[in-house]
Amino acid sequence: MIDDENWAFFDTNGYVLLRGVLVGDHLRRIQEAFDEVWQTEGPPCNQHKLLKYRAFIDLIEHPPILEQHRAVFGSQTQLLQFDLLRQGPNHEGQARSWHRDFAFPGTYPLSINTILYLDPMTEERGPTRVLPGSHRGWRQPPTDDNRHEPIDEEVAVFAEPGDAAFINSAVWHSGGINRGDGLRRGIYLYYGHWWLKRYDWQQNLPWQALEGADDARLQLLGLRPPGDLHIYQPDAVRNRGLQ
Ligand SMILES: O=C(O)CCC(=O)C(=O)O
Repeated sequence: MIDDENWAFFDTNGYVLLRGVLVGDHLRRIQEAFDEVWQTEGPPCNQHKLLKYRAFIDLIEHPPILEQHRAVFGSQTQLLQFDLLRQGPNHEGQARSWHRDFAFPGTYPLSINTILYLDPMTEERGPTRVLPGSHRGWRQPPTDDNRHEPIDEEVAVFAEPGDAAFINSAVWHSGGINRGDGLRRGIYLYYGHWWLKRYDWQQNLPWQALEGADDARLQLLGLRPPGDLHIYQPDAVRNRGLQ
């Protein structure tokens, strides 16, 4: 779980790495499920494919992931996007591609991505890189000229399989390129306020995710309003920015 020290780090830097979010058999099952679904469904592999499979339906409510988002968004938490990314060995491409997932900087996060790593993120494997503090409105955001260049302030997130980075969507960050001889696999669980539109909101979600779903899961999937859309008392533990 994220403790106070980690939350302070997240507030200051716009990201935090949490160790051991998946461990042991659970981690192995998810690694296997990743490979099976990738093989069966092919890329792009987003919520419209993943939410057909029990292992991935359960993952969106895995407490060490969901509880962090509930702490920020409360009962308003919605899953906005869910996808798999995979690079094979010796991948070609740019080593940096700086971007924000959501272009509204500020002190209070509107959405937060979770990158759950399934492979060791060494320098060779192309770790995620962030510009700490840039979620508040960074003094000099990357331009089209340096969008693919290293930046002095950048920090690499070196993760082990089963670790997860929680990234404020307003922080400038970049994926990396796998120059190693193993796989680079990540699962991306992106959550935010219920009143944001989720990606591909026009398309129905797979019926398997709705079967037997309780109110909490329907809310999480954006299918049941948790209350009034505009006038509500935020119930997140960490809603200081809204006080
Ligand atoms: O794969 C990564 O390291 C980062 C991916 C990314 O930039 C994103 O999910 O927005």
